[in-house]
Amino acid sequence: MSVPVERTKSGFHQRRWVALSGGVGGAKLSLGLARILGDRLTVIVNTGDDFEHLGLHISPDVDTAIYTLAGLVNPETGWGRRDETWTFMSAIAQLGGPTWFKLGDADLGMHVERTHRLRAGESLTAFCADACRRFGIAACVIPMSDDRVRTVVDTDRGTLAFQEYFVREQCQPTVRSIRFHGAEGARPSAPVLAALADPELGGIVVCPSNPFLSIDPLLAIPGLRDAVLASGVPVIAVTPIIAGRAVKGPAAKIMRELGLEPDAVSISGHYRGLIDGFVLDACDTGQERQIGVPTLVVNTLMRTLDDKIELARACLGFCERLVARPGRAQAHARAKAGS
Ligand code: GDP
Ligand code: FO1
Repeated sequence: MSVPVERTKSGFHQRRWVALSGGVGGAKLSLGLARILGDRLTVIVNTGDDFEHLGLHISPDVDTAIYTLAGLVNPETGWGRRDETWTFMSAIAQLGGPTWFKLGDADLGMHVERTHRLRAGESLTAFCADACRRFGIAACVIPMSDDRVRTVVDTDRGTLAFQEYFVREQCQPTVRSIRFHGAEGARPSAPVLAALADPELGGIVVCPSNPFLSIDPLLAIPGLRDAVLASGVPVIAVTPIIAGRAVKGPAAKIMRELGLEPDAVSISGHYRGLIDGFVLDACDTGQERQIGVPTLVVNTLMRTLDDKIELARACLGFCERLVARPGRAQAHARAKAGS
């Protein structure tokens, strides 16, 4: 079931737009953006969560984006497919295999076909483009890189591969630091660079994804970060923290563990030098005074499709009212050097 694009045209439709996204939280806003923009949207997705499991290449955030935009996602979990069956998992359990990472029967098709095509030499980017076409997705969903980047989490229980930390250990260990193996040497793919250098680009929206686990891996790829900074269009970020809490997942817990106050001010500070505007939730009215860039205060909690479209429209309008700060690349370098 593909999701139809909004019919009414506005100024947004004259330009192209990029969203930077992780999994569940990012996909919610991406869906709103896709409903407004259709094929004028490119979603660049984190692949630091990717891993090899049961001989398969699993790419969770990319799949979450694709299933969400295709209208196929499991609405309860936000990942995996709706109306899923679990015969494969039962068979694995019966044989004493690992069951901590749940692969549904229909979802399995994605992993098997992707693994097979990657082994035959196809790129992850090409596979995603083909999957999007087959699922009837007008927007472009592209992985941040075709090179291998793996998020690892240093915790009080040792260094864990990302999915060991997130799914197997349920984010319980205390986080000391987060690293992105391979990011320094990874290159953004040609479609990523083309989307960010598009002369028709209107703006870049950093989705309300987990900044530490989902957005930092993208920005850790030097060529990608530089392309965002050099884009010359407004960059905005949407808060994943509302009233001191994450809507879902470990963002607030990780912030406390890293010595940060879990609030919108800290999130905006994390993106200092990168963003030209910040979207915070109406629950956090008052905090805008402590945020060093122009702010938009709106409802950011996306329960329904209408919420997603409304927030997306607000983000695009906000971006259109902003100008990219000149010298952003230099300011960002200075902020990082000083932090
Ligand atoms: P993951 O990779 O599946 O963990 O997903 P993301 O990193 O893309 O998103 C996780 C973040 O999304 C969490 O920190 C949530 O607080 C945030 N989030 C989820 N739903 C919403 C929402 O409706 N509104 C806002 N503002 N943030 C959300
Ligand atoms: N998340 C879970 O909490 N438990 C699972 O068993 C699980 C399986 C799974 C299978 C395929 C897939 O694409 C995603 C899956 N996720 C699961 C989601 C997941 O890995 C995380 O939410 C992300 O990596 C964080 O973005």
